[in-house]
Amino acid sequence: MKAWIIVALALLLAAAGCAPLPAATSPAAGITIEGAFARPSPTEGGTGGMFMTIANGAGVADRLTGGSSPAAQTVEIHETIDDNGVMKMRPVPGGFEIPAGGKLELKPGGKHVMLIGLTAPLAEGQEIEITLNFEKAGPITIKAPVKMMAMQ
Ligand SMILES: [Cu+2]
Repeated sequence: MKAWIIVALALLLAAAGCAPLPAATSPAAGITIEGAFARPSPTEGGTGGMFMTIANGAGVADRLTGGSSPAAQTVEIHETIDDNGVMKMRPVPGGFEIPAGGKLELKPGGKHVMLIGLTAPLAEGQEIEITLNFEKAGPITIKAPVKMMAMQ
């Protein structure tokens, strides 16, 4: 009897690990956030990068302007630039546009969400919560796993 319960639990855990992440949607404005994840970061007080694809199903352009998270003191919208062969990142205070019917891709080496002043180290397998602010859709809160790479 006990063995059966353990097997059932193991199956449940395995299923949870493989299940696709539910997309967070704001139906009114048509913003959908897919494949969000944060990279592991070992240092409390340090920084961490977050990546995702944001789709805008609405008929008007929207804009990702910033965010907040219990996992960090500050959340900034960043872009990566090539400064004479040196890759640097810098905050984009106005954020990024998501065209009507289009997508904004935040990915390693490109545009990203920056967590600054981590309240705890980000370890692989954890999940963090973040609220992203959109000019038209308003705030959307999602949960994102901590892992090295996006799930293909
Ligand atoms: Cu950054």
